[in-house]
Amino acid sequence: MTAASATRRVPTYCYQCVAGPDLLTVKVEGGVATEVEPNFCAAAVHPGGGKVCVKAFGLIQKTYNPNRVLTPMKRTNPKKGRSEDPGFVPISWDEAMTLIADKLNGVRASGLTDESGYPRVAASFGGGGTPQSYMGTFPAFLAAWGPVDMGFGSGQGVKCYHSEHLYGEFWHRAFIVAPDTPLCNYLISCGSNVEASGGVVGIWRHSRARARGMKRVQVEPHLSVTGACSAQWVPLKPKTDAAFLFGLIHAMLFEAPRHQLDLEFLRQRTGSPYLVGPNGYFLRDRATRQPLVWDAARSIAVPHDTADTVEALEGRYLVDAIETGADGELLADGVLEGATAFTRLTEHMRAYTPEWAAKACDVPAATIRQVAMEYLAHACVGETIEIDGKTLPYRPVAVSLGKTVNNGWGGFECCWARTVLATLVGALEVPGGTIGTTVRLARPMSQRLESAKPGPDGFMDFPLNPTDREHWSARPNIRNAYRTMVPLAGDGPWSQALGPTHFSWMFLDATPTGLPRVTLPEVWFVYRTNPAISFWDTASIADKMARFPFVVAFAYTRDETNHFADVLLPDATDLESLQLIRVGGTKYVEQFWDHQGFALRQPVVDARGDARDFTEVATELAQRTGLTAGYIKSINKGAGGVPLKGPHGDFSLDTGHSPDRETIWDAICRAASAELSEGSEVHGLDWWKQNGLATRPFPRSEWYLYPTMVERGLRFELPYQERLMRVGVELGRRLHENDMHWWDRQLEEYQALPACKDFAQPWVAAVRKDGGLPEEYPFWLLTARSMQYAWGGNVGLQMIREVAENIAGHKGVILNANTAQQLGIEEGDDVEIATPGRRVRGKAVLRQGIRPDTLLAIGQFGHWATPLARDFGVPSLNALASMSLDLTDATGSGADLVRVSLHRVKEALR
Ligand SMILES: Nc1nc2c(c(=O)[nH]1)N[C@H]1C(S)=C(S)[C@@H](COP(=O)(O)OP(=O)(O)OC[C@H]3O[C@@H](n4cnc5c(=O)[nH]c(N)nc54)[C@H](O)[C@@H]3O)O[C@H]1N2
Ligand SMILES: Nc1nc2c(c(=O)[nH]1)N[C@H]1C(S)=C(S)[C@@H](COP(=O)(O)OP(=O)(O)OC[C@H]3O[C@@H](n4cnc5c(=O)[nH]c(N)nc54)[C@H](O)[C@@H]3O)O[C@H]1N2
Ligand code: SF4
Ligand SMILES: [Mo]
Repeated sequence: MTAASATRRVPTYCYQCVAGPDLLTVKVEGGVATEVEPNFCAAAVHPGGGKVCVKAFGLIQKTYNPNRVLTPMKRTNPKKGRSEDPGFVPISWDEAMTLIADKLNGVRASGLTDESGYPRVAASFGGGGTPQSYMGTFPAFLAAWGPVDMGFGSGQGVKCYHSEHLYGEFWHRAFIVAPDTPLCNYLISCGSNVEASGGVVGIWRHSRARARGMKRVQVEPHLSVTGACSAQWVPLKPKTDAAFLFGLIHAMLFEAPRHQLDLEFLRQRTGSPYLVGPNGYFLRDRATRQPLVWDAARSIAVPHDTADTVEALEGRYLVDAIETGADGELLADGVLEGATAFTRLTEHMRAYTPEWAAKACDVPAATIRQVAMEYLAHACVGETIEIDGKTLPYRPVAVSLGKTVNNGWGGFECCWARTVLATLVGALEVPGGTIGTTVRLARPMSQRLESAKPGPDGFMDFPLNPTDREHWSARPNIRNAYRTMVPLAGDGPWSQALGPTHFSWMFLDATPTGLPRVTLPEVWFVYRTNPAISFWDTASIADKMARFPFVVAFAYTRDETNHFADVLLPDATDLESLQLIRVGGTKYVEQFWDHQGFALRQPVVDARGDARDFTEVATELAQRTGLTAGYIKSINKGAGGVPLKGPHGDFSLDTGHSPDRETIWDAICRAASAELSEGSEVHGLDWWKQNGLATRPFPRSEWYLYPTMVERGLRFELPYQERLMRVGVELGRRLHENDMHWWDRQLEEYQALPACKDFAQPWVAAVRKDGGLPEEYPFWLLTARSMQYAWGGNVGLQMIREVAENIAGHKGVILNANTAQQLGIEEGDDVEIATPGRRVRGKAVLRQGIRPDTLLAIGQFGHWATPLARDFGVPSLNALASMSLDLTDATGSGADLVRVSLHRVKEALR
């Protein structure tokens, strides 16, 4: 064979970060992967032009990383601890599978749940659901197994876009919220660091938008790469975004003529005209129990869904009605005064003047007014645009929020304010405005528009966990108690990972009153996540992991979490394994496609060493635990990503025996082709290996929820949160009936109209609680994305490191140059950053583009086991951040910020 004939180009996908999936081809020469190239065949269908970002270029080095785990290993040192050498020794796959199957079969014999009612088997997967695009049919094995606790968290979920996930999906089916970048002309971005976090698609879309003239205002304490290429940087104080956004709302309500708002949208498409009674609940029609609005044409109150009503947006009216509260209580009955929800909103926002906001967030009132007025000026209220032959409202203004803003205390208020800002000008779920990407809690999960089903009071339905006396339960199904504590988390396949996932760790030592004692899982599977680095209070997480009796880690290299494993299984990584996934439509971050379909990830090269494909591992585990029939049944039902039996054919696998990897994916490929082509084409695995991708058009009008809302006669549940207020009261009663008072602070978050508070205060209080004086810890330590790194997933690659080192901040902690001068710190000096309980060291990186009271530690480093990364010497916020109820909001999330001290260290670092 000549060298030329041995050269192939193999199409595949990258999903190393949540901004994907993106498409690439890999050049293979003589059986060796040598280059990552764009997938030119996908250029017309992929919103990133068939290209990948820098991280995907690291995949070659990832495959050939000399530090990979390439054989199964078992631990020989029974003692677990950070300073204990695990004593891993190579074993055969057969021995590894025997070890695991024996454990699993033992668990099965003693019962799938333990004395607390928690699953004995737990599994943790990382990075925002991306592992699902790499783990083949393992979900089918887990489904066949039965109850598994998937709520031992890592950094994802509670540290991620958590409040946005829950409230975004509740209000507009937006698990992730995004600007409609291709049409948006004015974007207020509060800490959304899209130039680092948006992936190849986000960056491409934003660069085009900016070239077209979109003005982006970047509001954040540190000048990120996104701030650096925005039209304006607004350096606000950390965790005060709610004040800034409330100031904007005030300016729009009180300092602009009403006609600049979209009054028609507010009247017809939101709950703004609903009448709110004296107790704060909607006034309702006695017969139908529907909320009432005031019909300005007839001067009478009518149920909200009455035809030909001209809803009064503002005012107070006397109406004959009832008012019902929590648990169905009748609070008032008779002639009652009702104010419209919009009038309630204006009264509520009156106090939040730009001057008030300026004091809270340290942004001049004039800047707040400027941004508010520019937003209104760009909103194009009254204009329309044709999309797919439909006439839709055109409102090219949006607000995006980053992960520290939309999370933890203040996250609810920021998400609410952002969504209210969109409704004020009718820019919610319409072209140019603030739109949602995907659904993860409502059903059906793969169809966002379909999931907008009619619910109570003219709003959308939402799968809230019940809070009524009959259905609420103090007996959680898993350790993080999401069903008991967080109504908004729902109870679908994603809910476990979206519960307060730090509870599973925190409550291991002391479970609060009312919950069954939190126990150790007997078997813990861990894959593509590194909680010992990515979560808060990483030192205690590691200590707790050390107590887990049996840990099975799917391993790429050694890392800080698999350091505590009992068995390491060498994983066939990105370019070595096989899987078909759905692509297109609307997905995370900025993945908005005009196409939808499937893409194949395929073995570009042979798996190195003894590394094995996940699907093969799953099939064998099912076999060794006697679960093959259930496992195949789950695959047939769609656990591999596509149901095998559908209206266009039956490709079901025989449940009687274990198929090989190719047979499974061949069936899935056929079912996918049939689904995509409505039965006209059925392609097997070989075709997909050649082509890599198949799509059909996805109508752009489906990016927007607005037409569905109109079609179904639904309103957006804004601004007034009557339902959530009721849920909060009910939850409080249930908890108190069970003597659970430790969630009282979180219960205060359930408000119909949120009050803006000092949301940074809990982090200051944490200093005092840890025995420090707040004035001795005057700095805010924050974190930010690095474009080059996917969390800590690719920190072991020297090529990625080389690229990253060209970008400021990757070598240490960023601080303001003037602050540094006052403290006698120079560029490159060793500094110590401390809380009362913990300290880390690193190099000082001096910049002007950061507030004097703020420090920034990029990424999530601090590795001590991962080869290469363990020599970086770059500090991590996670080593200092604490995990506590005080820092947990009502959705169960927290935020990545810590109050710290900063000193130069005299003696050099080792
Ligand atoms: N300081 C700080 N901490 C943060 C954040 C932050 O911004 N700053 N962000 C938080 C957020 S939003 C998130 S979503 C989380 C993410 O946090 P995690 O989901 O825990 O992600 P990683 O730390 O990247 O862990 C991934 C692990 O998988 C391993 N790995 C990579 N590729 C493969 C592979 O092919 N096979 C196998 N078997 N393993 C592989 C890597 O070595 C690594 O140990 O982090 C959170 N933590
Ligand atoms: N390259 C890359 N892309 C990624 C990921 C990755 O690891 N690597 N991870 C993906 C995941 S899981 C997530 S969750 C997203 C996260 O995406 P983003 O939220 O866009 O990313 P970060 O850079 O972590 O966001 C932090 C930004 O918020 C600012 N900030 C911190 N505190 C505050 C505050 O109180 N107020 C304001 N206004 N700003 C503040 C910081 O200065 C920083 O610029 O990125 C996704 N994309
Ligand atoms: S943005 Fe980069 S790392 Fe993330 S999925 Fe796309 S190509 Fe992969
Ligand atoms: Mo995340």
